[in-house]
Amino acid sequence: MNLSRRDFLVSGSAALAGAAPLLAGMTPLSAQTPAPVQPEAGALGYTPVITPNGSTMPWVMKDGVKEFHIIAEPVKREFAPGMVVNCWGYNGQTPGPTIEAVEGDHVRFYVTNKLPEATTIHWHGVLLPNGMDGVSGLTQPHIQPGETFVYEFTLRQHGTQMYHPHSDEMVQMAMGMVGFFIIHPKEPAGPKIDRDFAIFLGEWAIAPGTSTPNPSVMTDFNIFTFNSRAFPGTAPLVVRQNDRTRIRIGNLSMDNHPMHLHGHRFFITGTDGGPIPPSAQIPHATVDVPPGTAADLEFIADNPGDWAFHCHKSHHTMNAMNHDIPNMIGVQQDKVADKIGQMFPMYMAMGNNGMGDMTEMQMSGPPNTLPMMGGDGPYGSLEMGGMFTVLKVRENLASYDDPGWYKAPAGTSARKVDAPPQT
Ligand SMILES: [Cu+2]
Repeated sequence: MNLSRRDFLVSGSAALAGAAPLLAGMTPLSAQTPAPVQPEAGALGYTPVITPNGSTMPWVMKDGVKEFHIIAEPVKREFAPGMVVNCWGYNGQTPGPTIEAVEGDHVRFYVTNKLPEATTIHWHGVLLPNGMDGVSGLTQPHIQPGETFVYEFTLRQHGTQMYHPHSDEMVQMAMGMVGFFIIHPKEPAGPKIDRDFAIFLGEWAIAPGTSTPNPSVMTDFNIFTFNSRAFPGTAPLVVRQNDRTRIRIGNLSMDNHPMHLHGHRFFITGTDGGPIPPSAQIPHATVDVPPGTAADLEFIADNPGDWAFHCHKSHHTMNAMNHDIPNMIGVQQDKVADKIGQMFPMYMAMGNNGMGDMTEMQMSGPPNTLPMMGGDGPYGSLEMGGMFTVLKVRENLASYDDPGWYKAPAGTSARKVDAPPQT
């Protein structure tokens, strides 16, 4: 039996008997997921960026230079409870910790390579001297395993930039080697931002029942992530009503992702090329973020509730699944499933009425494989996974801890009625 990586629905643990016991001896990393770092804004002169399910890179000041230490290394990442992935990243994380600095800062990065192959770091969108650009073979020699290189430059811009390898790019980025490089303005223009989030989009090819991404896959991905977490593993974005909120999106995946926010409209205030003048900002409910770009979404969170924020490609709000299954919508298939089931134990086809009912079934997939649609909400299953999280806007918040699910005021929710009125 040829187990393609999307054979989730036709595969069971029996069919995967040859696969290694992937979770044996593996430490779940939820306990190791770093807590968000939130230094005092007053001391920094800017609102610190929150990297949901991630962290901010620490630095030390040395003779007026902001100094960072970066280790490129293999990391284990829990994408959601039940799935741990062998990734590569920085400082034990994927995405790497968010670098924050201020326009005018002189920065220095010591980069140590603990990968099994050579690497470099390219500072995407950063205006710097050519020799600091991190393109192996073009602007510097490769950083061989065990070696440390130093990069040093002065920041002369502000905006949402990124960092990633420019050495065996296909493999290293597909394994999770990406990170934000956020440069705050020296003289902030415009109203103060209250909540500033940074979310890296990611897509992965991880065959059901396995735990290592396949970097050679070019188009056919099966796991989609925010900051290398898949819903229901993604942290909610918690804001107070009327907080001026920014969501910075970074995309170094192979696809574009149309990012959609419910209940609000937002403006794109910047790209990886820097800020957009107010006169050129256009309102959106969805913005497409192409590969190799960043986008800053900004809005006033004036509408209380639990609002979906997700990629609008519906296959990207699902976890590992089989896209090669026959379309059975509208087909009576009571007998068919029995027949095929005799040939393929644990066979399931798309339901007669769609796939929504599949979330109700306790589908037992191969080990280390997330359910296709896995998140539960206050009214049942959300029938989504992948690139999905919830913006939680609340009127009264003592803290930005998760306030739980929204309770809509009486009479303001869709409700069941006995019958439509006669017309
Ligand atoms: Cu997408």
